[in-house]
Amino acid sequence: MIDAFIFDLDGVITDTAEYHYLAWKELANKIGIEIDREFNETLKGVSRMESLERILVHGNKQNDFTIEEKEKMANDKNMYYVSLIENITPKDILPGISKLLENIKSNNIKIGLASASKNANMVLNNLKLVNYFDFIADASKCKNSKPAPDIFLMALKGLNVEAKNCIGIEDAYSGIEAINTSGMYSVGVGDKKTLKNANLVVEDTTYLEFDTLMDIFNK
Ligand code: G16
Ligand code: MG
Repeated sequence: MIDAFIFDLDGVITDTAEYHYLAWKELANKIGIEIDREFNETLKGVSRMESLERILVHGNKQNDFTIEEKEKMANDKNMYYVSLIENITPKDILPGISKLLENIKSNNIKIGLASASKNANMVLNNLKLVNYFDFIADASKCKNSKPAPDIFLMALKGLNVEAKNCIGIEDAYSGIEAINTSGMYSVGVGDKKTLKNANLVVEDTTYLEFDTLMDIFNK
């Protein structure tokens, strides 16, 4: 029996992971740091300030800025990111996701969101998906970033469900770690080699079929 599906947002429901990357790349370039897509994998699911710290370490500039300067940089990145996501519409929902949400709902199973993003509500609003969610965990109240399980535990609590009866869906290694530690069944979307810690990996969101997931989970 399954009580709930808990979703990551960026990279699972919509491809905002790409916009985070573009916004960080722009910011990093300004301070003379190069980042590529491979490095970007290590930023997925990681909070804004911690992502900035990782970029500075990557460019060996971790001691070059004051806290105020870092806050300004994180803010600039966010302004650029928000300008990129302002125009997203339901067309930007990744393939298969609307149907999956519809099927979960019609089977009276709960749906939660466990995103590290403080912009999650805005993104869901623009995608017109807010009404599907029984609980949206508040990233601003979450102390420890993924791979810590905190945001998933918050979602489990908010939904009032037991971890062992739930499926968590993620696109990041750190997110799968968080799901595993929370005690849920983990489904990774993306590269099998990157997401080797997941209980199940599918190549992309088109493979997130309700019946298939239920069969595998119930085995
Ligand atoms: C997302 C992204 C991360 C981003 C984080 C914080 O997490 O994957 O790259 O740094 O949110 O986002 P914001 O700056 O909007 O608060 P998730 O958990 O949805 O993948
Ligand atoms: Mg993600």
